Amino acid sequence: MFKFVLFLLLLPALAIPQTTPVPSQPEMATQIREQFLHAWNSYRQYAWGHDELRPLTNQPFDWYGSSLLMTPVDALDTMILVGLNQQADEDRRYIDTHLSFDKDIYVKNFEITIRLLGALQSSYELTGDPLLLALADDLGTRLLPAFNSPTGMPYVNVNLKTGAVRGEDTNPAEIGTLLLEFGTLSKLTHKPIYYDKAKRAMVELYNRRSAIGLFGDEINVRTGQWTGNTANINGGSDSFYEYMLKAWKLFGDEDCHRMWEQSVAALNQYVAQTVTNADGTTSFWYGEADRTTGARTGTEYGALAAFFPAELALSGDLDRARRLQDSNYKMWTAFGIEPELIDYSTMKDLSPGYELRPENIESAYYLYYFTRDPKYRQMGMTFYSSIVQYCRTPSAFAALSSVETKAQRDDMESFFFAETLKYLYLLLADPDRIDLHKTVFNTEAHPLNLDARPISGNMN
Ligand code: DMJ
Repeated sequence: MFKFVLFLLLLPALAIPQTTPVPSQPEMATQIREQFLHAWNSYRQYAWGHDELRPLTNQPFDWYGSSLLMTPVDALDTMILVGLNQQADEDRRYIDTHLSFDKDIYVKNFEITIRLLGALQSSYELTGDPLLLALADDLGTRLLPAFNSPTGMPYVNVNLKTGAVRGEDTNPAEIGTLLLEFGTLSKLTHKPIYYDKAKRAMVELYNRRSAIGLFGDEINVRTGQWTGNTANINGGSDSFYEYMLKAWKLFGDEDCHRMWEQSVAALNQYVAQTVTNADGTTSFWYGEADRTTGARTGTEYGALAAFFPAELALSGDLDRARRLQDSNYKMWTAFGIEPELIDYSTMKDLSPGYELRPENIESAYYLYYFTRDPKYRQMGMTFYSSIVQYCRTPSAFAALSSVETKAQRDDMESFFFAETLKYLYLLLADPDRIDLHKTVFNTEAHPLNLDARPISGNMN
């Protein structure tokens, strides 16, 4: 009897959804800096000079056999923004003296642009270190041959030493996610060729939209023909949309403004979908539609698509941004941590890994920035707690091979330092660290200034 009364007394408390309290901003700043150092110090100890640290075996890993300092370059502006000045100085000097792009290797133009070119420029703008800009200019020159296709849309791979190219089958993201970095390089070096090449690639892609304004998901840059007809905002398409919007914001380019407006209108008409849940409530998602007819072809959504509330918020569409972020949160909490891909009509996971991705956190940060609604910091606390609970290893943080079993995998991509920890810090510790009216983040979370001048000249 006593047990039953106790159960009844506890019922109201049990009915309240369990949420982790959000500590103060200074407390979160300390915690997130500690998490950063936990991973960085192990990278420094076991993999210094290499692209990445394997977080379970503590082995170094290089993407192309020869290091391009992916982690040190990608991580540098996060260290600066969170106030790890000693580590940032050491890292910057190492990059200045050890990073060389004079290597006979084929690299992915997209990845090297968003991670390295973007990071060298943002770190240059934050520090004024001219060697970082010289490295960016050298890298930009070596990447330019990628654009020498019959259509002007870039090949997938380019050899950094010889300029040889390969890979003609690609996707919208790899073509249309270059203008922020190449455009900033033009502003910083006064060489218009970078802007012109990347802008032409974006426009060539845009010009291949269907009569109803949709894009496919695979395309050949030699023929200019679509090889995949699925319109969506998932990986492979995602950041093309992001860069039309942000190139308008960063450069005031009205062509990009028009392209964004027309593209997002088509997405909202054909790709967006409101579904009714089992409990009668509704959820808002972006799925898949046929490029030419607009007919719905799928209901897949994933960790990469979770960037879209950030873009909607930045564009001023807070209504759709809020509704989609609620779905983002549902996707994360349904599994305790976010799977790579789900079918939102069944809420089953289609690809169960968690790659330490930032996009859900990024969107919560933008929504908090523009609305100051505390629910987005609460979401951030949920994200932070589950990453620490499931991904932290004795030496760093590991991706998960399954959000169902929470089994860890021996991978820690450089975007964990560049994006995941940075957006956690901005959301939970210092939301006003960056003025989003004067700064645009590239898709790898590297902040680029609207006026493209160094904001600090304190160099030695
Ligand atoms: C990053 O390299 C970038 O955010 C890119 O736009 C998508 N994939 C990863 C993070 O998930």
